[in-house]
Amino acid sequence: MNSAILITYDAEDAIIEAKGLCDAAGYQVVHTIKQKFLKRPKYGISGGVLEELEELAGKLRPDVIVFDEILKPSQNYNLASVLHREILDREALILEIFESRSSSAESKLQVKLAQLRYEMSRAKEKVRLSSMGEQPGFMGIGKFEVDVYYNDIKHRMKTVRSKLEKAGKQRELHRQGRKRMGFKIISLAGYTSAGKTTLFNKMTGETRAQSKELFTTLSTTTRRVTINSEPFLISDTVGFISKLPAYMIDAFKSTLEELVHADIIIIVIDVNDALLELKKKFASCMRTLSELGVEKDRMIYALNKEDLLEHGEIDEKVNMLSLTETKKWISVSAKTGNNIKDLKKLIKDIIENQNSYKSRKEVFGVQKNW
Ligand SMILES: Nc1nc2c(ncn2[C@@H]2O[C@H](COP(=O)(O)OP(=O)(O)O)[C@@H](O)[C@H]2O)c(=O)[nH]1
Ligand SMILES: [Mg+2]
Repeated sequence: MNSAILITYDAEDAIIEAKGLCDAAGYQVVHTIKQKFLKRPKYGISGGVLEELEELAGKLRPDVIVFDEILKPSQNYNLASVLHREILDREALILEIFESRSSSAESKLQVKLAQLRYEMSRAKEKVRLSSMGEQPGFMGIGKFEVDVYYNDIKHRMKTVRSKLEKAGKQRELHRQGRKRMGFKIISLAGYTSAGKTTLFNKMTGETRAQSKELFTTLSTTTRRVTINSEPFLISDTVGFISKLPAYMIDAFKSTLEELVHADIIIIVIDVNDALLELKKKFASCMRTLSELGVEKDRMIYALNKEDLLEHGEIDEKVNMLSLTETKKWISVSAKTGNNIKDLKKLIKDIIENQNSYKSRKEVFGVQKNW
């Protein structure tokens, strides 16, 4: 696993999420620098912090430095010149996660398109700087080369777009292939750090991979699990990310394709989140799933990290999310394993319900034809 020094905001939510993103991209965070401001003109950070960082980088020799904000190319260049390390800003990091997790042809193209958009927005700054004569030969390239570079990106975007139009048609075939394997599919969805991977490991009896240790879900995001002696496939998906830039939304959604053909989707909710945060994340999650065409009758809700709260608090939050009536929620602790059995029972009940609903529909269909 590669290592990273993380520079992020000095706020608990930001730190947890940034670490979760590093983890999902396959970087082990060896040191975290917390800052109130990350938008200073030259380096993002102050000169003093840069000195501290330079020393740390020399000592810890991380593979990359993750900067949990958006960096301009000039800032990225300035940082890399001092630190002699690859600098990944927040968007580059997210794109790495999507790239490693995109499996279908369509998803790979969507991610490619987002990467080109990222490059494009940076090429624009380079063009602007060199045409203003402000930084001629900026980062070793002159205006002519920048123009060539810019046009090349434009051309590549066009190619990817036209490939995407064709790939959309293949998706249907892919989906049918999955169904034919005969397994019921369970998918885990939810925000980064909600505990999806921990729950995935708990349910499949895997104890090795957890966020603080080596990250293994990158290669093994789907495993077999037996519930009530019936085999299922369960898969861990890319987590929702707060403040996801608009141009990445299609790429993100395309990595969630598994959810479209899953029989059961477990929405993993961090019940320890503050009320407002909880509500906001839940709404955004439900909106995206509905846009993907995931119906509510396939969803169940796992309120995770119940070990951190009192029962009264959990009930209050369940109420606030209007889940009480659904009878499809359960509070669990992926960490202690509490209520995992009941979660499996809930899955079994829903599947049985789906089966009987399907057979009713079939009978009805036969009658109609007859
Ligand atoms: N207290 C507590 N912590 C948990 C629980 N489940 C996960 N965590 C912690 O939450 C963090 C994020 O978990 P992870 O499974 O990587 O989240 P993911 O991003 O959704 O895959 C890790 O530090 C876990 O140890 C739980 O039930 N209780
Ligand atoms: Mg995870």
